[in-house]
Amino acid sequence: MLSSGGRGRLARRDFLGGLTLGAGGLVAQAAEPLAARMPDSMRTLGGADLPYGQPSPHEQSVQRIASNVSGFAAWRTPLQEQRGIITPSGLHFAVHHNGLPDIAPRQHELMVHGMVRKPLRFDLERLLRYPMVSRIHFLECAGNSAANALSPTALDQTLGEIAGEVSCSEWTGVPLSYLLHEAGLKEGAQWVVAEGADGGSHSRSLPLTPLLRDAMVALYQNGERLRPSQGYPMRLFMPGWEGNTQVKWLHRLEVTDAPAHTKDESGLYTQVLADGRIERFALHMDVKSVITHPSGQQTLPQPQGFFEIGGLAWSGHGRIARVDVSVDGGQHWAPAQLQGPVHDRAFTRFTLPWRWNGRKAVLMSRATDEQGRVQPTRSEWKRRYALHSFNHYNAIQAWRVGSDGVVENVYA
Ligand SMILES: Nc1nc2c(c(=O)[nH]1)N[C@H]1C(S)=C(S)[C@@H](COP(=O)(O)O)O[C@H]1N2
Ligand SMILES: [Mo]
Repeated sequence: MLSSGGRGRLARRDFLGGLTLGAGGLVAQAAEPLAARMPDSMRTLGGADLPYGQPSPHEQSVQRIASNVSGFAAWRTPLQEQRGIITPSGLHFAVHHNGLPDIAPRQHELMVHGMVRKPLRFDLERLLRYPMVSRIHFLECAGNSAANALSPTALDQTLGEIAGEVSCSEWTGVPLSYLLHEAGLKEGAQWVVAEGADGGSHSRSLPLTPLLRDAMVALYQNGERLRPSQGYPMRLFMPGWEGNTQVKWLHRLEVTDAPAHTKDESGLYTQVLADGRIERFALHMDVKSVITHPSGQQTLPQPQGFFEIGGLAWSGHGRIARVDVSVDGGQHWAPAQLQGPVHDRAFTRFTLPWRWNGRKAVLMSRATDEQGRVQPTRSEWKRRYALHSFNHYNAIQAWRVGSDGVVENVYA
């Protein structure tokens, strides 16, 4: 796992060769009879189950984190509570600019019109007859990690509070190309304006060519129909693009020759660069990673010794190629192991065994995607954007581990 030589490598003593963990409890040697150790659950019959399964009542504390930012609701995923790459549907983050509409599927229609030869209307029943594709992809709000971008001092928060506006699901739906080709694109068609059926008529203009290649009208999420939070009964899904373009409760697709410059794309979701220029239609989410364990507000159990550092990496431009981890604030780096299969534009797990020596440490992860894009440091990111910019923040996240084992968000 550790490459030898080269500058900036982690010292070998920080890591473990063989995994002799010694973390389990010893089996009691006492002469106690085995029957005395039989748990109560083995002595009676169990209770009834539920028609729709729920998490264990002992996991009640694992909840989405609610906040209300400038009038709209955001629900963040507690990323530090999960393993694997799929976000449980009930914990998928959500951003509702106009509240959560209650849509009866029988009343809902999707309209395809504008620069097409044959305008079409689809009700749900008709859409469900089309062939579908299933793909595992992350979804991230452009404003994820905004506090780390804006706050002059690092806020002492959990990972979910800091960066929980990202989740990863298996999405199933009808490729958008099927519907657009059936409608028949007219010459000069270059954009699609997608509109949702919520109160503020959320809408975004999106370039046609990439949509034809990759977008779907998503109907299922992790095998079941979309949750209301995610746009039931249907949403636009385009892998790798900022969350705001994934129009929920989708009811209208208008094919045009130019972008509409809707309020949603000219207002909140534009980028102001350091020199004052505006970056329009910055659609892709960039390469990013976070260490999920250990992470903010957790405490490493004593004694010092073996721990697994683990986290999530993703990129809107393709697959994750590598993740490097530092335990000394970025002076030395070691390559982490990627857990396969590594999907395109999806969460990828990385892990690295670590021997904590009980002293202060600063943990960081730095992801690189298959196009060679690398996560910037916080100061590199800040130099690129205007002082008040906060969208598309993908800088390296740092966690300080104190000698007491307490983990805290820091800028490094
Ligand atoms: N119709 C509609 N679509 C919407 C929104 C909205 O408020 N209304 N919010 C957008 C934003 S800002 C984000 S980040 C994503 C979030 O998707 P999710 O709630 O399924 O996680 O949905 C986008 N699609
Ligand atoms: Mo968003």
